[in-house]
Amino acid sequence: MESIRLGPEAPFLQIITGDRIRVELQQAPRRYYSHGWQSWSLAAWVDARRPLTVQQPYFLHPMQIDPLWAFHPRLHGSWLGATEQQDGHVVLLGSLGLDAHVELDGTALAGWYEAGSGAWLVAQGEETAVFEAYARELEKRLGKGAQTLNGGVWCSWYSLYTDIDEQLLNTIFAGLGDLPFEVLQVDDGWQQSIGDWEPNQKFPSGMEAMASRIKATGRRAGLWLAPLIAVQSSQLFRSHPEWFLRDRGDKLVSAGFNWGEQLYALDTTQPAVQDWLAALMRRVRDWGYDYLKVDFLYGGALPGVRHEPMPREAALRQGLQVLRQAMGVDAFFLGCGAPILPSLGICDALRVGPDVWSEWGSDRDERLLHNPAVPGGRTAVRTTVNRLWLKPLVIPDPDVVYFRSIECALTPEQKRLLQGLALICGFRSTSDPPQWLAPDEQEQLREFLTRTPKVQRVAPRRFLLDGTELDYASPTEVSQHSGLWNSIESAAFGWFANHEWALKIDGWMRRRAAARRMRRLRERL
Ligand code: 9PG
Repeated sequence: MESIRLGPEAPFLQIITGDRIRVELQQAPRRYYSHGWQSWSLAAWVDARRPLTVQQPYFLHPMQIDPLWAFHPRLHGSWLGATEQQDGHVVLLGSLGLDAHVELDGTALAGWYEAGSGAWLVAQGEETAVFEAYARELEKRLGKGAQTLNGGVWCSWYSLYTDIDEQLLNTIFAGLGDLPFEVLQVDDGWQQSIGDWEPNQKFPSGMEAMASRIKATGRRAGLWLAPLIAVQSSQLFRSHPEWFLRDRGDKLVSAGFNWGEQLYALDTTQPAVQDWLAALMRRVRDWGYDYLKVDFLYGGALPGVRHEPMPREAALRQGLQVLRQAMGVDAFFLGCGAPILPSLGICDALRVGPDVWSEWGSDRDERLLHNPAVPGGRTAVRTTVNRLWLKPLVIPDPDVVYFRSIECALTPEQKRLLQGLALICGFRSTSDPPQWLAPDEQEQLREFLTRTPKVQRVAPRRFLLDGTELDYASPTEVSQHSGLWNSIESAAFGWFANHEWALKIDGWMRRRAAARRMRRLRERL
């Protein structure tokens, strides 16, 4: 165990190697920076005096946070942690290798590697400066993304969800006219099943024809895939159950629950799995897609017994390298649902927050389930702003922004915060079909896609965009609810939410509401 005692707030920077490290602080900190494992996990500054309540439902843990450390009793995070001291200066402890964790233990930051040992950065100083120093050291060891993106991305998810079909997409793409979108990306809904990456009956002309039509407009064709997981009912799972990750008791490891089904994760250390993954990437490239949104990547790093024993994030990184090599260096690789550090140097862009939604936030999810990973404008903004320090290493994807006022409950100010954040990130994307936009909203979209504003960071969470202020101080806060009544309500609601049937009912209700909404919206296309 390496131990170091920090002096008064003079700037300090040191790299230390060890399996465990302890950084003794001068006094008790005010706030702690808790950094979640993957894209959708919370990253935020929280009150250093109390641990965060464990988010619910529990059986979604594999899909939303690092399931291995979900019930850790102290404030903690993946790879790094930081404290804000009483006078405002920040102390950061961050691993420079994978499979590492940091916690706040009284008046010390403690770090450990899950397996073996590695390097750590200890930095003290002003917040932006210490995070910049960490990013610089990470780049030396993990590298950074190579591809750039000039225009915007149109993504089908946040308007049509899985209700896409060939004809609908053709209508929308035709309506985009000369809007400067560089990429038209087909999201979830084209495939036969999660695991069976062939077009379903809603795409009778096939995926190659779809890519050709996109490319004929002078744009890049984008496609969504989740290659490291599969649903129980897929052909892939039924024909190759031996390819999937199991625990020491030979039980299949849960990769969460979505699409109304149990998810399982591929063991990416098996040669046959690697061959299958490489062939899949080559197939979608052959179809004509060179912008790939590769989702649910956490599946490659879940705890389990692997064919080739190695730390779980090392296994994921190896899997990501297989994907990258097969898709080629010229493809744009957007990682999503991805553990952050293992993706650096391989992905060009990375989703750095949970999904947005056409609403700002949900009381039920925030206050009763303590779940900061659920879709919402506010949850997406919070974690994305708190991960802007990753920008030198990878293009941060803050998720799509909204211009539409139909079927959207976001206020003009909330839309402005989302749009501003996209410009700060340098990743501009929307799902609004132009047919749903009023003339002034279409103009706002065009301006958003063509603008290259001057961005000034005047405080860690406050920016000037061409002189206009964007203040993210309030949306990035975490309310740690307390009180007896809230605990009772939360316990009762949590009890329901932790049953698979509750999620099935919730899913069924959501799908019904979505179907009704789709009927209304289709009339506008
Ligand atoms: C398609 C979607 C979109 C979206 C992705 C991802 O924590 N969760 O339960 C959870 C489920 C799905 C999800 C995000 C979080 O959405 O982020 O952009 O591509 O898949 O199914």
